[in-house]
Amino acid sequence: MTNNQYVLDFVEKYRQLMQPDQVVWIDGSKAQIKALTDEAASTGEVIKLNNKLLPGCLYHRTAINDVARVEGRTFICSRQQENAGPTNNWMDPQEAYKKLDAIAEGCMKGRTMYVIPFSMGKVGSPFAKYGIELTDSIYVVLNMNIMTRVGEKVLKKLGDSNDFVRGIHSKVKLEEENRYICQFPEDNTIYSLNSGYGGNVLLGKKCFALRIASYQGWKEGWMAEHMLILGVQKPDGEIKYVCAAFPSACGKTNLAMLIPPETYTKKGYKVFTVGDDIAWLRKGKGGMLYAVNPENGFFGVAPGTNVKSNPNALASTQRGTIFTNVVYIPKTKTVWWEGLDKNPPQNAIDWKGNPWHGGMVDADGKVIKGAHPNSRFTAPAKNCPCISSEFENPKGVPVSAIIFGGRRAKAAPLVYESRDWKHGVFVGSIMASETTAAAAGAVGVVRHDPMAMLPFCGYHMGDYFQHWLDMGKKIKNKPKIFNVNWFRTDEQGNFIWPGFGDNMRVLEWILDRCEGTVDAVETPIGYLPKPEDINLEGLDFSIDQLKSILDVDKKTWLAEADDIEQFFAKFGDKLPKELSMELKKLRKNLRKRS
Ligand code: GTP
Ligand code: SPV
Ligand code: MN
Repeated sequence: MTNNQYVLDFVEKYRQLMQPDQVVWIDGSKAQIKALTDEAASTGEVIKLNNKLLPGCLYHRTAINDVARVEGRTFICSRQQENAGPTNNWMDPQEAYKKLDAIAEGCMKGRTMYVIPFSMGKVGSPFAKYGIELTDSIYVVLNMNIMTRVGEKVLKKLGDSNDFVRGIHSKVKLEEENRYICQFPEDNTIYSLNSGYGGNVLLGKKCFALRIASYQGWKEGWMAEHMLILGVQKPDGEIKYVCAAFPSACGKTNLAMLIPPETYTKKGYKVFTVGDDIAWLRKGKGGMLYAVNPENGFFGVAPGTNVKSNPNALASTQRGTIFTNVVYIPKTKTVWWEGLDKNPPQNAIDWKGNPWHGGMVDADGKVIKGAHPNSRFTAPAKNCPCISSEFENPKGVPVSAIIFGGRRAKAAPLVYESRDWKHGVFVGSIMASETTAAAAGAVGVVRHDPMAMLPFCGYHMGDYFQHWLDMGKKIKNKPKIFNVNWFRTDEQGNFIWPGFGDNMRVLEWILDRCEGTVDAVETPIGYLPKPEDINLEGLDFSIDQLKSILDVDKKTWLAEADDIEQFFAKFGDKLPKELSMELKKLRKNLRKRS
């Protein structure tokens, strides 16, 4: 399929190491994908779902010990340990290659090695970057075929260039103790062994489009961020674009596909999705920041997705979609997950492959969930009813606002605005959020997750903060920077803010602030809305409830400041002084007014 000697040498090197029975190049044709689907169905790797109800959809279960990203086994293998920084695991690249090669030796005996040429971004567009992933998993091939642009057209565009990311993946034996997700930013290389799950193995996604790309962006003057991109069309027809960075399983897909409440749709408001997980940002026309979504599909959280919370996501999954670790219903050959509806199936199979029915409890009377909390759907972007007409615009879309946000039961108010870019970078750098099932480990523990990039930054986080500050200097018409929190809870632990579609009410305030058409209140942490400026029309939500989630508690925030100081201390000399100045200012503001 190619005469590119770099590509051929790469494939040959790993063929010799991993010793597959055969090598198959993925050309991107429908016939080849169909043949591979049939093969995976014949071995039980996937189950073909009801072709009437869910045409072209597949069901897959991963190994029980392999259901999420593994941050503890993810490494940045830069030559200097210093360049991985205090927030990443580091391994010396030579040592890492040696260790990984030893695990990989002969690992594809009796298997096929698939060679997937893929593009992040529209093939041939100025933003696009190319990769070659080697894998022994048909599931990976089928997912990559949805999430990225794959096949011959990529090799054609690549020509004889050496500018591509090398991705090596093998399931090996799915051993947890030998699981490694290693990024080599200086070599444009990713090496992933002993996993078969999502972000660990779809190497175009977190490994390339965030970890490797963030490093490339640092070197080349652009940014790779864990952000959704959406467009809000106003009644006059104008569309404003917004990017939002929330940690894993904290609401990006949901906000990206938001359907505004009736009071807005009646006036003519519409939301369009450009991306739901990753944004590549560059300086563009008119001194503005432009955003592109490098992906071609959505790898979305299934639980909680339903006709009310996210009808656009649900519609996106009705054809050509792969469901992973949800409930399988053999009788109808359909799927189910917690929060889909109130009618859990009675004769079904859970994500572990065991017989399961709604209401099932364990020996202690605890409800057994049928779908894994991090079960996912892989859906083509073109399925999305609200996909933006600019989805494939090679120049990207101009960004008016950047929103940071986390999952915080207390502390962070519903929304606030930073005073300027520098303060906005500070606001992103102090993000903290409760951990979720998207990564292995404890759930619900508050941790610092700057810009939602803690698990995804491919270089020193101190340099990353500096890069944000430097980008601000280059962009004349900078987006305004905000922070949101949909997750404040009451004494009973219930979410106070209705969220989902009603987040449009907060988006409206944000866009009005960008246009300078609404006032704000200055507080120690930044600008907050006047409660009466958040539109509550058509919502059963009192102004007092709103006030309770717009509250900035000084004692809580002073404690927060102490915590930030400790976190910042990790970065030593690499912490930009602008950020320590902002922390000082925050403390001064909090003390001044108390
Ligand atoms: P990744 O794909 O892991 O990066 O996650 P994401 O940020 O796209 O998260 P997603 O939109 O899939 O949401 C994750 C969970 O948060 C789901 O269970 C949603 O139901 C829930 N969620 C999303 N938006 C809201 C909201 O506005 N309010 C509340 N209470 N929950 C929300
Ligand atoms: C996330 O964890 O942020 C995801 C899912 O988007 S994964 O691709 O598995 O990283
Ligand atoms: Mn994500």
